[in-house]
Amino acid sequence: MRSDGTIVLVGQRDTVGVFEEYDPDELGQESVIRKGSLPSSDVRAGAVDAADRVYLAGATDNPAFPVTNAVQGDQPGRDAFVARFTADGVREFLTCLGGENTDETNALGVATNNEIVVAGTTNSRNFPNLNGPFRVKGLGYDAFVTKLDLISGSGAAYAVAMSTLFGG
Ligand SMILES: [Ca+2]
Repeated sequence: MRSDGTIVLVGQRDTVGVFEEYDPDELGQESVIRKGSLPSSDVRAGAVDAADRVYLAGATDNPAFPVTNAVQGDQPGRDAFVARFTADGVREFLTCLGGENTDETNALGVATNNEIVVAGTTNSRNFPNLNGPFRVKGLGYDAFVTKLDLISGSGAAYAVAMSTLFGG
């Protein structure tokens, strides 16, 4: 629930990741204030920032995922993703995150300075892990934490500021 009392729901409709914002004083579809969607995605986490932008994170198997201002394009196999929508529900940032194997985001946080932090799992030996204290890929699946910083003056383009693996 947001500070103005509206409720933002994130989840799935079939293979489409969606978010919908409702006015809790009115029930039913007619109370949807705004909504957005991502085809071929498995949404695991969401957030809303102080400027009403909506963030989604999860995983996708779509080799033609419609990335926008991407840090990474499609990678082999399943990839983690991070998306940002404007207050009007327009997708303005969508990137894949991952490497050669299965990568999935399970958690997402947004800081007041627009930094995005995501966490998830990967078994890709070439997951983009840089500037992190625990950089070595272990066996099987490892956890990852990645911080994306908004590129100053870019509008909605981000760069990986920190990314590290945890595991053994
Ligand atoms: Ca992958």
